[in-house]
Amino acid sequence: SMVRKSVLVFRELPPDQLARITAVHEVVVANPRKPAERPAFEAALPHAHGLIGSSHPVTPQLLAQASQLEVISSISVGVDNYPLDALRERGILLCHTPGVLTETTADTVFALVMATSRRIVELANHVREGRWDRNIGEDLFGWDVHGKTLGLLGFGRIGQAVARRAALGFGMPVLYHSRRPVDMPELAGRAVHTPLDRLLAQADIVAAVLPLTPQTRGLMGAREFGLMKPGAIFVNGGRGATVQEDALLQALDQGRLRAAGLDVFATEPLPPDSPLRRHPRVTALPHIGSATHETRQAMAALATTNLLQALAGQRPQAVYAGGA
Ligand code: 8YV
Repeated sequence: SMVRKSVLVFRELPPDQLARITAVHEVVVANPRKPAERPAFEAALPHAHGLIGSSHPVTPQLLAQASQLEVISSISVGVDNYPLDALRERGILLCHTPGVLTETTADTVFALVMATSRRIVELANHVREGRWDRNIGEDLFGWDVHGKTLGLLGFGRIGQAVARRAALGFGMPVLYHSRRPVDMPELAGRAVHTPLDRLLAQADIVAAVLPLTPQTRGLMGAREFGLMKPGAIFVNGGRGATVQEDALLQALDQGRLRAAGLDVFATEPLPPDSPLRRHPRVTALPHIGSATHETRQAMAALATTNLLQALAGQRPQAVYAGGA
């Protein structure tokens, strides 16, 4: 049905995608993370049939104000900022953007594997600061990536894409931790479902690409970092809260971990005084996993399609949960 409904856009959309929505529905654009736009966001909530956006905690309290809500279309694959139980109770559809960001996010994770192993940021700054005045010595050497053992925490779409890069591109044996073994013919014999403790003890580089769930929250703590090989490298491209950051900092400061490459954090943006911002062996990125022009356009397009389908009473292309 093409009934004109009310849509609240809570994260900026590319103009071409916004136009697809305004052509059919009443639209309010208000990003609650911007204080100046919060009143408009609050005012629009009670009338909204559809929400589309990302990066904002949609709490049960916020949901209670949205009494007409039919669908939330998230411009993200992760959905830990949505109250899944409350949505299910209300029969509100939650859609997300899997698939379109898999390769881009896997590229980001592998970029952090390379950047930490070969000290890319540190040594680029070395040149920038004019400190390259002779052939570099052993103190500036990095460590090989090819042939090293990669331990993957999480083996969904993104984890499997990282494994393809590691095993097929860099000759790395892959161990993976996930609830169930995954059948990946293209990696036959090169990616092994491995108990967590053994993975941590054997991997030279551990890369976390886990969603944030009650089961994964705080998964990497002091015990787990303590099981890792001395001199190992830790990378996180999934969700920050799967890591106990104080335990990570301790593992770094005790010299157990050689380096950490982090694209996600328990609190985002990282607090200005967070030790993770300036730690000499931490490469910290501002959650850019899917942040390329091409992928963010694809995510916005899929999220817009999901929204329009749901409001027209059709089954959206990418439902995470809920609905009939
Ligand atoms: C989103 C992400 O941009 O898709 C996800 O789950 O982490 C990123 O692609 C992020 O969620 C927006 O806050």
